[in-house]
Amino acid sequence: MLHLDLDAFFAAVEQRDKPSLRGRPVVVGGVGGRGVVATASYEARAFGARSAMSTAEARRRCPSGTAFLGGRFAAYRATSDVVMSLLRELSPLVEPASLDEAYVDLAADEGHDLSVEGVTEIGRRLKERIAAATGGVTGSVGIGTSKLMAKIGSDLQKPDGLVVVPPGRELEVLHPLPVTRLGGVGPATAERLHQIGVKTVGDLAAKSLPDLVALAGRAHGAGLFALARAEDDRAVVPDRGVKSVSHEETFERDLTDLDVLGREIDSMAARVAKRLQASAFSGRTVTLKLRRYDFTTLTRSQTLPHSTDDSRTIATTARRLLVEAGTQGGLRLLGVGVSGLSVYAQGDLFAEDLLGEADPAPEATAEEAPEAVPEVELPVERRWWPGQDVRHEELGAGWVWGRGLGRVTVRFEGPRTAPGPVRTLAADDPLLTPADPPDWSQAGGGPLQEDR
Ligand code: TTP
Ligand code: MG
Repeated sequence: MLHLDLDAFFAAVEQRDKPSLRGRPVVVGGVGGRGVVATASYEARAFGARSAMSTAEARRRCPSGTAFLGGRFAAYRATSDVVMSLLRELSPLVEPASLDEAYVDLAADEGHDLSVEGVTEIGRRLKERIAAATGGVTGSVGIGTSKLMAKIGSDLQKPDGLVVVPPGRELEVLHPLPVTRLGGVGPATAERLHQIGVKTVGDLAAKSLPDLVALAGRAHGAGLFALARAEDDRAVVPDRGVKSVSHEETFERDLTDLDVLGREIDSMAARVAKRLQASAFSGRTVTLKLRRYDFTTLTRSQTLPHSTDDSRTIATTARRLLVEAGTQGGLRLLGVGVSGLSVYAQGDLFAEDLLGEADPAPEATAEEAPEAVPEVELPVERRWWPGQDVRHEELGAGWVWGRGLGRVTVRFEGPRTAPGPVRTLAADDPLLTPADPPDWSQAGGGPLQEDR
């Protein structure tokens, strides 16, 4: 089993596409007042910036010169697709776990030498091919006898690591690690384990099955007991094939009361959100299904501007659809679903950057903490955000460095150029437009584009 996890993924894509940021601290996430860090480059981690920290806190920790950028999902997805297709050349059994992470069952392909030397070579070549095909994004690889050991291995030498856990050596590797490294040990379980003196996986392995069942419940306790012994026979499940997640209820009697139906929607939305989160999916289309007293069945859908896995967003949308559809005569069935799924749940994190609270302070740049100072009202599509890809008809392609007081600062460079110059333009410059992510794929290969 092989597990791959790309290093500082969003930040690595930013550094590839923005040569002036290579080797520098970069933080990707919500750049507005309530933004949260999605990831930080290893240079920024040295100052203490971390995923899920508030961006405000990351700004306090990082030195000036740190770039704070909103997310460019199209660029991350395109890079992820290239990596996943390299993995599919290794084996038909590839299970993406998120945009930057996947399991590969090497044994499912006849051609591989599965000796320790053989798989080490597979890992080494894979890492080379990924870096070449992505224009320099690196990944960490773990290889072992199970998903558990492969995942543990990929984390042991991050970044740019390669760890092969030879068969029979699993417990040697596993037991010194903190219990929190086992999937499924969240903060609550970890806290309870600490209270009974369990800090490492080795400590966990010393506990009896009944102890763990008493602590974590039957299924979870048995799961922990097995994992502590490196017992893991989970299979790689290729393409989960999930198109939508939904939940419906049939009522014992027809319901007409909007309050009662609203509460039903809330609870179904919560279940749907939980399943989305558990599978690292989010979706853009919320659907409400209803069956009336006379068995006519209809569905109503609304597509949101951003993917969501948030129960409140799903519930609010579904409640609105219910009001529009009406409850005349009574309803005997109600269903809430989310479709249009993508792998990583992220909507809210970056929504505020695109649709804006207030724009940041005058001359706020990718480097400086913005304060909320309203500026010239621009239509939504002209509200520039740090990191955004743009094109200027005369100056070429670049990305937004800063904005404020009716101006926007753009750095004109791309993945295949040297670090480029910065120019400040009017925010409503008619020659400046949002652009698609730049093409990195011929880096080092074909001729340089004139404007890149
Ligand atoms: P991770 O693999 O957890 O993190 P990473 O790739 O940035 O860093 P590393 O693996 O080297 O430790 O997540 C992959 C991407 O998913 C990450 O680049 C950004 C995104 N992400 C979020 O948006 N929010 C989060 O809380 C986390 C953990 C990740
Ligand atoms: Mg990663």
